[in-house]
Amino acid sequence: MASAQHSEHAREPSFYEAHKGWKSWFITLDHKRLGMMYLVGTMIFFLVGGIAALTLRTELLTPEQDLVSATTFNKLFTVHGAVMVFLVIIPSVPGALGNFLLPLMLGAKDVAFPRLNLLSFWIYSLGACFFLYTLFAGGLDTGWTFYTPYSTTTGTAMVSATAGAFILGFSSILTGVNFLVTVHKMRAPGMTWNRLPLFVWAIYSTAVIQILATPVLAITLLLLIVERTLNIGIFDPAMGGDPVLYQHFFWFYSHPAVYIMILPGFGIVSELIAVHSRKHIFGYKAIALSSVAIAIISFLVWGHHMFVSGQSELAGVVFSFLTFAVAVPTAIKVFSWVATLYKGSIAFNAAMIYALAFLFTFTIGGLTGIFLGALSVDVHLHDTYFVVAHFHYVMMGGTIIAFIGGIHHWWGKMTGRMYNEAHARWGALLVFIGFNMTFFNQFIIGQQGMPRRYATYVPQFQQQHVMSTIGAYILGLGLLWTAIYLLRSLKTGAQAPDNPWGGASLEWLTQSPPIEHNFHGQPRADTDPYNFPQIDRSGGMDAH
Ligand code: HEM
Ligand SMILES: [Cu+2]
Repeated sequence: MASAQHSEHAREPSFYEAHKGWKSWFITLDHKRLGMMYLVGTMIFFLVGGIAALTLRTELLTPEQDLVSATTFNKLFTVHGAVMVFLVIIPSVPGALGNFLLPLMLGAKDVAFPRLNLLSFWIYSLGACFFLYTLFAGGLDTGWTFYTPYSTTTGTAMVSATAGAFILGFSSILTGVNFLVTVHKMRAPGMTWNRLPLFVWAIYSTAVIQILATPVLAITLLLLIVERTLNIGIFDPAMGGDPVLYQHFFWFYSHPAVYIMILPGFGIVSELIAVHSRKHIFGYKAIALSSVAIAIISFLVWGHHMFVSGQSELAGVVFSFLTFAVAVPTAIKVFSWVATLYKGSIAFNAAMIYALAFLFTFTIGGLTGIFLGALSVDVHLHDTYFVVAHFHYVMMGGTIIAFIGGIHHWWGKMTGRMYNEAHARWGALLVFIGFNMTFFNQFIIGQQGMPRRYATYVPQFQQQHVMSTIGAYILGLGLLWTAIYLLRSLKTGAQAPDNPWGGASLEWLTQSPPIEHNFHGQPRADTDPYNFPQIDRSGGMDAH
């Protein structure tokens, strides 16, 4: 029984209680504390990016330009996009849940390189300071992609923003290195590769991309800074450079990066669906290996962002075809999740509702990606709201929804408190309705020709824009509500049991919140992490 472990030992101080004072956080080597710090950091920036988004949506209530100037609008969508991508979605799941859970799931005391882990966090914070400086220096108006030649000539705070993204890249690379080595070297006895929780497989595949792709972005941004500050023509045609080269470099990183953003979300959903339907995950190997396959194929499809940039027709055809190939491992995952649900005893609690919402929204995001990957269709849809809708369905409807679901699933483990389940269900409903109202409308007007990145538009699009803005307010309200009941639970929530959902992976073996060194003694992985029927029969799991 899980509790047997603790009946032998009196309840020990948690990792929160083990040390006190701000210094114990500042220089902590504890992966769990670093995970909580990433959680707070990324959520603060989620709020910053969210405020920018709601301002944009408010401007778009009317066809005319009334709330902000066109330049301010450009700066707002740049802040929003850059903050959401570089400060929220890339670091959120690996930084917060990855740090907190990876060693626990592996049955390890910590990550392989705890000092490097601390360094990653402080590099993240330094990069964030550069972004904040950019805001106070008047902002940037290039869009989060920093495309040349405009980025070479704009008078806005280009160097600090790109330097910020450059620095953040190192945080991402070091986290990737750390997690990769941790998975190879720190697994508990009995934890074969076939017994890794799927969240670990997802974080592992993500780490591979982080290590291989991020250096390309770093070099590209460095070249951009060199071009601007030293006037050496690299990308700017006026100085003899090639702007299409910039796009190749940028998307060689940024397409794999969208899998840095979504793979960890896949990992979360695999855990939620299996645990809350109490069924052995369907197609374990297929889900695990499709993450690796996605990581590999993601390096071969970057040209689908450049169908209309003047690359050769042959390149367009080849990239279009390769893009379809990503759909195969992705569909394997969706199929396996649905097959897991089939005949499961599904608990409709908040964590599971988020997982089901993910299945719905991510599938729409993924399928519309196939439309955009089709060469001829993309010529029409490129740079319209269809694209905005597509990537929000993937990033917000996929990763962020999975992340919020994961936070609910592991909240008790992380904080030692349970939230109010009824409040959480209402929150999930608001988020789901608000999200779909905001972004589904954008598919419609996008397909009718509404271009992205404009503060004004022709009146025929107003109805959908108004619905989209109202949806965004509902979504914002849902997120605010969620933040409130979660924070309140820290004071008033019931004490979390060690294993509230009857999970079978190792993180549930330790107390909630865990002790400083995670486990009493060395846990063993004697079965695979989805062996629920056995647990249910014996009324608990064996601690050793
Ligand atoms: C809270 C809900 C959100 C709302 C209401 C929202 C709204 C918007 C709006 C209005 C734009 C500008 C579209 C345009 O005029 O071209 C935009 C762009 C963008 N959003 Fe969001 N967004 C939300 C969440 C997110 C999240 C969670 C992410 C990623 C993690 C994200 C990533 C982006 C990116 C990358 C852009 C493109 C920026 C650019 O064009 O340079 N958004 N969003
Ligand atoms: Cu792409």
